[in-house]
Amino acid sequence: MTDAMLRRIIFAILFACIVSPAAVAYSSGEGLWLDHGGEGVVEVKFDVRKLTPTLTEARNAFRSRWTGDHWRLNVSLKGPKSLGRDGFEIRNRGEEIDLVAHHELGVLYGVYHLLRLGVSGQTIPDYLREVPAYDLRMLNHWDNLDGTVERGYAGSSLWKWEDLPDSVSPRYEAYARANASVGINGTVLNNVNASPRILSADYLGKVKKLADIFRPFGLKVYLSVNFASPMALDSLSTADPLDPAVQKWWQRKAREIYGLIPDFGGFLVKANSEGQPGPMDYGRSHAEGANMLAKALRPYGGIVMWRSFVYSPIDADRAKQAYMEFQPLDGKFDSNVIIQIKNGPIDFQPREPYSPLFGAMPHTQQMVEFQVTQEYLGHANHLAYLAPMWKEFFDYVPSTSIKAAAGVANIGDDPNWTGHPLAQANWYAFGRLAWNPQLTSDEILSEWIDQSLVSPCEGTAEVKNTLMGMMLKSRETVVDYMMPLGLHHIFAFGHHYGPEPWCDVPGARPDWLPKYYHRADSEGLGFDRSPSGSDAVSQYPEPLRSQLADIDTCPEEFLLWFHHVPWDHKMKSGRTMWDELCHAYERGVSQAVRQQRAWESARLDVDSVLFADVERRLMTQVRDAQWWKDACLLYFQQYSLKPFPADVTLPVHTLEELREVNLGITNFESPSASLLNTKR
Ligand code: GCW
Repeated sequence: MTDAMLRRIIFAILFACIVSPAAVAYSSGEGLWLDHGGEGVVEVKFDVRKLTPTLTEARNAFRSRWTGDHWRLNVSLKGPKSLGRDGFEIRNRGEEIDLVAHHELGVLYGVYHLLRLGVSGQTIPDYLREVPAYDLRMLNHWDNLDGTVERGYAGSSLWKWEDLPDSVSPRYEAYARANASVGINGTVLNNVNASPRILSADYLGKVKKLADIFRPFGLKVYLSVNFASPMALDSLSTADPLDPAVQKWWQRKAREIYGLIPDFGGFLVKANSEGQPGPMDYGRSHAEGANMLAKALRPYGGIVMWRSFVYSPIDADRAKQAYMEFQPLDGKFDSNVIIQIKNGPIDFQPREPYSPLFGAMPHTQQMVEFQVTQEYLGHANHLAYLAPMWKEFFDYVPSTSIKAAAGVANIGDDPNWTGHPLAQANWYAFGRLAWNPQLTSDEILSEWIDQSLVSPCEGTAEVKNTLMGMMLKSRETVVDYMMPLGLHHIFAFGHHYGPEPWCDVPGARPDWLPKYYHRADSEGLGFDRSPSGSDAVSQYPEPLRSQLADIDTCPEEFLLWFHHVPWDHKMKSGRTMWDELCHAYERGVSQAVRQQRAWESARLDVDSVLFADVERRLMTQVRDAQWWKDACLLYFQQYSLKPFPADVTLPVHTLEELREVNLGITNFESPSASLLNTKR
């Protein structure tokens, strides 16, 4: 590009931004999507005598951030009951806006809704009404009490347990505000692999402090609990849920918690899974365990979220196990128990079919658990905008059939909160979808970009479009270079970052190893879950069951999930399965390269520190995509014994080289970037 061209572009951008009042320079990510300020001249009038902390927050937020040209907001709490606790109505009356709610939280959510519209320069409609799809919109932190975060890639835990309750980080309030601004109203503070210590008097004092800070923002605190807490904390000889002493212990604990935190939300439990204790240790069912806790919480209005992430070997196919263990318990859970189910039947893979447990327990409350942190999608190094993945879930599971949504948080104490600056969009998108699953991935992304990346003004429309295109495709790109056509779980052992389709770990559970999942042999590739295989398809309702069961009607994105497919199988494109696989990996790598070009086009429009940060991560992503492609294709080629199609570029690595290095990740900032040369 010549200097003259560059000058013209800079001039065009500056001009467009100067004439647009909405133009704002965003920071490198510290301020999340709330970085924009208004002129502070707007008036906010309430029909109440005294402002509560929540209403004060709403007023201050509107005053300091409103960018529109209305000069007054009239707030009323006299809205109809049908708006519930969180809903609101907005009327645009020319120079004034009326915001009506039934509860103060509705006012807060209404203000943030208006601010969102204001920043993106959208016209406020004459009338709008919003009521969230779910009452519970939760983040799950997998934060340990020692400050580490399981599957966290954005630094250490935000919670500084050592310093609490005496010293309080300003980020606690910023965190609560960010959640409120996207409608998230619950947070489970600690890892589901829970330390019993979280229920000690000492820690409950710290939890109370956080709950007090979060309260004005409508953010309720929940805790993950260890089922054996009575034994660990008070030396009871058992944690058997039918033992009266155990029941009493939990009742006393509940009383203690609610004495400190009257609006405490409840417990999240991982029981009898991956070494965690649970009722089955005593021959009791999940229902008996969950109900015992539910009874302790019930007098105070608390709930139990009981996870269905279990895979004890009652069937050789891991994908069937949660259903087999939970479905027979339908109708046996108390009314304040919700079964929390991962979106897919295995474990947060880049693409999974939905878990067949959804819809299979009509007499039991269910909620979905999504993973916002990118355990299986390149950690904080790879760009993957996840709304399209979650929307895919809702394509199969009607949003009305579940009660709530939880997202495993991608938040840490990094200055930009999420490690990859663009991963903030996933925190944002989770909140927005939990409020309204009907929103499209584009709508949500557009809002997020306007509020956090590129301030909307005429000169930036093109850049915004480029970034939208890049981010909307990004999850599919990861699927393409990692696990296309329904492949799954071929990650390196333990850290789940790089590829290791050849992995053998003596003594490891077979269903933690890639070969269990890909089943490559001279015949073909993929896991046969059709009626002639594990018959996992039988857990799905008709007509989907038959569609999945037939290799010719199974959607191709799930083909290798449900079928062991011959290398020569004809795909819809006319190619063989082997050729199609090669093309998918190739496409993934090319798209990762294209992402770099797209990002380059935003150089002048986004914060320079943020730009450089993303630029580096995209570079790592390209390197890793190539690594994935070479590792998987060279490894599978040993079984297919077929050449690479002429229009697919040849691998740049050798299989020996790839096997030597376990592509893992240390801290992204470290000089060694993400390559770990670990020989087994
Ligand atoms: O995805 C797996 C993770 C574990 C996690 C577990 C779970 C918290 O690898 O780190 O443990 O799922 O969801 O319980």
